[in-house]
Amino acid sequence: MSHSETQAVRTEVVGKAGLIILNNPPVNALGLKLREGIVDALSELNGDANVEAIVIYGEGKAISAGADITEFGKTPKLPTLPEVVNAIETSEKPVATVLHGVALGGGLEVCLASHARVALKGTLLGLPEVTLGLLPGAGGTQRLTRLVDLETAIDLITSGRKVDAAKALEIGLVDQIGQGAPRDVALKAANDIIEGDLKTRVTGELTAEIDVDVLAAAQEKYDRKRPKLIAPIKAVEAASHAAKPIQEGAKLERELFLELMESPDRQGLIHAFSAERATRQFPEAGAQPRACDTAGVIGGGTMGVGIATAMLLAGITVTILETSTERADNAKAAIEKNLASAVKRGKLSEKARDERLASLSASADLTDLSDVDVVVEAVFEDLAVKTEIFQKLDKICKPGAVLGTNTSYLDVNDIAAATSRPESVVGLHFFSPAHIMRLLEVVVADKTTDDVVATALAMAARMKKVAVRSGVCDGFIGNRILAHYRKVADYLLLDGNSFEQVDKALEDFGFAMGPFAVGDLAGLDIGWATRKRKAPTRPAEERYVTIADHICENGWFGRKTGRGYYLYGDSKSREPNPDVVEIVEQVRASEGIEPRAVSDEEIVSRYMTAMISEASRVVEEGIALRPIDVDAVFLFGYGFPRHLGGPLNYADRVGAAQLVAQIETYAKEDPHYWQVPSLLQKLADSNGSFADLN
Ligand code: TC6
Repeated sequence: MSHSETQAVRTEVVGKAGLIILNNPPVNALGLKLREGIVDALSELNGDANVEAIVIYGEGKAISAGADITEFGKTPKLPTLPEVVNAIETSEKPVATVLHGVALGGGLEVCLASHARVALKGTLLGLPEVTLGLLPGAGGTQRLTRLVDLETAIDLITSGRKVDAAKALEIGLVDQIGQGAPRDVALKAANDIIEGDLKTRVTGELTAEIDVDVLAAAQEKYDRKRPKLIAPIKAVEAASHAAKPIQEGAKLERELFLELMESPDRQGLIHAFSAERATRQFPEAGAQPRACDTAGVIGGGTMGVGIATAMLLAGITVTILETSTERADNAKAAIEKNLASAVKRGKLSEKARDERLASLSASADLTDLSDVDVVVEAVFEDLAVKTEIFQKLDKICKPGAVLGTNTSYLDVNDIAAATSRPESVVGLHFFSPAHIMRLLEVVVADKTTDDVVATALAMAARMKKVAVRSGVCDGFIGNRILAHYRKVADYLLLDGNSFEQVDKALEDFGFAMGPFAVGDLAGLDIGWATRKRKAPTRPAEERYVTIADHICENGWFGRKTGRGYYLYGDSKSREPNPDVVEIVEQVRASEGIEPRAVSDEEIVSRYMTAMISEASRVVEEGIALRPIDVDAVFLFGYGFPRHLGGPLNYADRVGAAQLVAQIETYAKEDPHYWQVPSLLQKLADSNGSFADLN
């Protein structure tokens, strides 16, 4: 046995088998060391007269999750990934790859260039580059189209969808399913190649059947999509070159890849990928979490039912609590329905559903929560009701139980003060539907201890949620910022734009739905109740738009009543509600406003500038730990367009100086609303960016 070692790649010769072992934790990302190591290892093993077959496998949890994302945007260092895959494909001795864990992006491209592929059961394979605003730039579009049928290849390349090993075998993406540890499978694969039991071939020498109709259909699909993302469109273009000789096609693919590397979409999408992970860095993250295996959820409304569903799906035993047995049973039935729909969508097996249901109970007796690890209170937003519940919980719950409140704006310190154990109280602000939306704001009150915060984090991780730490303020991170910028939409409407134009401009910009359509969907009564609550503290200088109140006075609360800003018939389409158009005109007339519509560009600019302003204050006050936490809140809780990276990532594209100039211009009309936040001013003065503060 010969042995040579580099940090990330080792070679080993066992009999006639030459092994290339990747060891770059946590996911064998193909950074410089791995790329150099693979090329060196291939040359070493090709030069070793004892070796008859070479097999690449990975240590740790995966063969490879692809190119090293942290290297993107920096000057590329040689060898590039296309050079690595080329070295594999042109190796004199046959090369096989053993796939385990995940084989994604560049990781899969390494496998595609190998002469045979053996996947362990359960391995997930995919080319998710488009989800990062890129395309497979190391021959992926050229080789996948040679191995599997064009329609399947285009689907995988343009959607970023993953397939498991069984499916990969069925479509021809891998040659065999292996069993055992990657190393054992690698040794067997080498032996099988030598014995002729595992066929090898050079993927680049196969021909791709290019059907122009399939390509045109894919192009058209992504042309029509909103927001229009360029990556899938360019990926189809790259695949269209697959009928050319591999070197030529790969060169054209690389040019398109490099073009995408420079695109703002790529920057925003990769920021979104990082945001999901960066938020895990809490100051309290190192503390030992308390147990969170059993939970009580108080309140069987939409929110409580969603939270209970999310917990059950995470394997937590749940008791759902309501004020009567009948209501408790109804809540239980609603949870069962959610699980049934998870089964229908293929997210849960029937067996798993039955297991989860066995861990669910419903009760109308608060003392049934005496032994649970965690309680989440999700009753309606009324401080008196919530404090009464927490007083009772304080008496009933076991010592050490974490007491969470799902309040969306009340002061968590006030709720904690109702108990004799404020250190165990934390805000757990879920977003509806709580079993689907990924965001969880973890609201840390003055006395919340580190282990309680760490428990919330651990629970979020179990539920696969993106937990973002927030300080206490009205609305926490998300709703506080929303309450501020949402007013801009009303000002634009009052001053002369139609609500359809405002919605359309923001939808064209990238939001799935404009603010008025969102209001109709969420229920206009919700905003109405908030405005009434805040009326006593509203500053006299604040412009107040009464249009929404007049709509609500008619009992028109949006979709649930069939009409709001829009009329909702049987179809999904929305028609402007002529009665609302009339209300708008009446309010403008009564306030003596001469309507003045602004351009779509200015609609977006005002809306985004207002969002960024309040987000900047939230960071400055320490409510959010970092700008990237604000971005995560909006990406995972408010449907912020992923390719724009989040409000403060987008702010850096616009530039602080430009934003300050915009605020100063708008402030001429309304100096109370448009004020330059001091952090933004500081960034403008120092030519700095929010990214510097992450
Ligand atoms: C590409 O390949 C382009 C090719 C063309 C080239 C010419 N790079 O998600 P987790 C880190 S584009 C660097 O928490 P999981 C991640 O940041 C790439 N780092 O774990 C985290 O670090 P932290 C195409 C990476 O088990 C840690 O690993 N590939 C990369 O829930 C653990 O990750 C993709 O798009 C990477 N490529 O999920 C795959 N991947 O601990 C992206 C992960 O410091 N990755 N890290 O926070 C994933 O989808 C998932 O990470 C996963 C593991 C499924 C691999």
